[in-house]
Amino acid sequence: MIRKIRIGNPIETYAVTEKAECRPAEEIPYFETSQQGKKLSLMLGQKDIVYGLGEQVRGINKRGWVYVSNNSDDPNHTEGKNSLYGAHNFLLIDGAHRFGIFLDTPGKVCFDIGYTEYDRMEITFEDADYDCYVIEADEGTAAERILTEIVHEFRHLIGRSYIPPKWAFGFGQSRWGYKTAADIREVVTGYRKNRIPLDSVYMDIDYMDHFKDFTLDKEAFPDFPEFVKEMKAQHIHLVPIIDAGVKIEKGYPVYEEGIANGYFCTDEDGKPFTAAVWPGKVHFPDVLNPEVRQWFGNWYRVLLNMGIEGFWNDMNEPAIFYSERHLKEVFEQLEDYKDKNLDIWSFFELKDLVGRLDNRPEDYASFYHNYEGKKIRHDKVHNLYGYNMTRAAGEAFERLEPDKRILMFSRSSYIGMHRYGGIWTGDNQSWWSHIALSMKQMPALNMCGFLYSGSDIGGFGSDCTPDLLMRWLEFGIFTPLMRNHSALGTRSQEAYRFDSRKMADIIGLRYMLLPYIYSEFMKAALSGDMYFRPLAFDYPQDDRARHTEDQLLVGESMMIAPVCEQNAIGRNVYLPERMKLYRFRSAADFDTEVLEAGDHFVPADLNEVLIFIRPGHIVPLAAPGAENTDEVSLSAVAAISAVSATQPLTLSFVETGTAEYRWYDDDGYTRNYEMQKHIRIIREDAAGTVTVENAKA
Ligand code: MIG
Repeated sequence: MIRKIRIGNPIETYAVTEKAECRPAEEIPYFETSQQGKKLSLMLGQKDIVYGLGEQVRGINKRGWVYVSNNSDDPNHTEGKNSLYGAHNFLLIDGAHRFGIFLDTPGKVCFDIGYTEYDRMEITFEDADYDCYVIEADEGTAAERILTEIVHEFRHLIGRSYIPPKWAFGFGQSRWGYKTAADIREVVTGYRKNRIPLDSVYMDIDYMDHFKDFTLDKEAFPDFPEFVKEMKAQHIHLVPIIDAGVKIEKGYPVYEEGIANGYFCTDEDGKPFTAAVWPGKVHFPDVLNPEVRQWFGNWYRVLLNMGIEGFWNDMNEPAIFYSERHLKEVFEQLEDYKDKNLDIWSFFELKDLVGRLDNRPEDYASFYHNYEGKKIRHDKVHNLYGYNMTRAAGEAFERLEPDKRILMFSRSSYIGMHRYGGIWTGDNQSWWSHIALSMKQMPALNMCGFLYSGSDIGGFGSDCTPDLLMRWLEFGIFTPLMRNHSALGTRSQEAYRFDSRKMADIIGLRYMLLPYIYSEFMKAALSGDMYFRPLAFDYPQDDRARHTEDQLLVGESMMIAPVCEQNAIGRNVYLPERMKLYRFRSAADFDTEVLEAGDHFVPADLNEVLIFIRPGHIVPLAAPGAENTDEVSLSAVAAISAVSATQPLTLSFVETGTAEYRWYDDDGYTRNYEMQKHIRIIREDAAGTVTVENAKA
């Protein structure tokens, strides 16, 4: 059941698609409201858990910190931060009452979840103009279904999650610093020579001509369409980046068209607002305006026409290095310091003056959108910018490529964007704590509709080590978006640079798991379920499970417990029920063990992946050896018809009777998955006999 309460006069965000189902309510249930709705507060019980907020710092349980929805380009994802790149205002409260709450507003929202007072949650809005949706499971819903049911209803409210092409479930290699076709060839050769599976190589800003969107550096890529073909022949998809800022340059058509049509955000005087990002001075397309969205989206065609099938949208908070106006002010103020005898305070002032040029709130409050006929100041709709840039692309792909799925994920986002693309979690670091952070972000993102997501594997900033990459991959093989990415100037971290045989085995496991990963992803997308779930969702009566933050359920059949600590020889794992552990080194080298419910220290060498199968469950596997997703589809079918005695066809835990798995598959390319879908029922009995049957339509 969903109740909608409107406070004030909110700005439309289009986060919600199912308006009809909402019943208006007089006031917000459970919360105490004050200051005309500016403040909502709720007392929390000792063991209550607050889930949600999507891409944020800290735990799965958000209690004990203050989070602010204010999309920020901040490359230091430490515990002390309050905002990352997304605004995902959905909370799920698991207490005396179990309910979800979605606060639909593009402005700043502050979630004090036990920061000021541990037992109190306080939500404060910058402007008391928002739609509040309170979501509850129907009465009579079984306890172990309640949280899932609430998420279901919420996801129904906000519309179906984005579905990428199947090749985007393969492994991708990225790095800021691949400049030329030769650089990319070298990476592909590195992978292919070492027989490490790979499906895509990402192109960062260096492929462009002077960081101009939809252009190519002609010297670095003399015949780009030919190069795209060459890569495709090796089953590699190239995925270029697109930035939000459009370079100011006479004769550059994106700039010229934007100016001619008034498509850029403006300053107070109505002149295009000028900021600086990678290309130097830029204007920002006013993607909140549908006409601008259509125009900007159509520009993706330039690359689509060259054979490109996927993109990532960056810098769309939008990030600002400096604004033209503020920089001028700073230079003027610097004059004052010239002849001064700088005491310590004026020294700090001076440092701040030049050190704090980027992403300033004052700059965000100094430009305007033309939104539904009204002039709206940017800071009031700040959290909608990345969403609408990605929406521009998504809407364009539907027009330009109606039959084909196009890969799209974005850095900045708002709920609603989940219909047009996934996200990656931005500039993390090569830190052990960031494997854990990424694990905690995934279920929170899934709740909010962002299913196709992942973090930079190996870490973006700082130097990666071989063991960090290995352990990170051991979690990354489960994330729908599985991409190794790193920053310019950091240590190279392509998998083949380290122990390539072991890397190939771990990444190879991802490809063996693909039938399951894709099946569970698609089921989650089509039904509004979560692909990654905290244990609490399935074991709500088990307090230990409810408070487990370092293990996750992946789809219906498995639990994972990745090692996130350096030099660990294994880890403690809590089993809410009896499960079967597969300890994987490679397809030909693994062992299994049945573990009872309770606590275990589970040894795990550096190259060992732990997969726990729940009782009565099956995970279909592809045959080992695939080096790209095209090969997986073939081998999966082959594996079904030729059960090999030495290789497992499934991971399973069947002690009595017969277990059943509904294996969803489709062609992975067309948008019309309904027409293409192929459902097979896999059955396995205690003796290990496996049968596969096509499900009736
Ligand atoms: O200011 O394009 O998060 O993935 O490599 C940095 C360069 C801009 C930030 C992205 C990162 C990307 C980088 N970009």
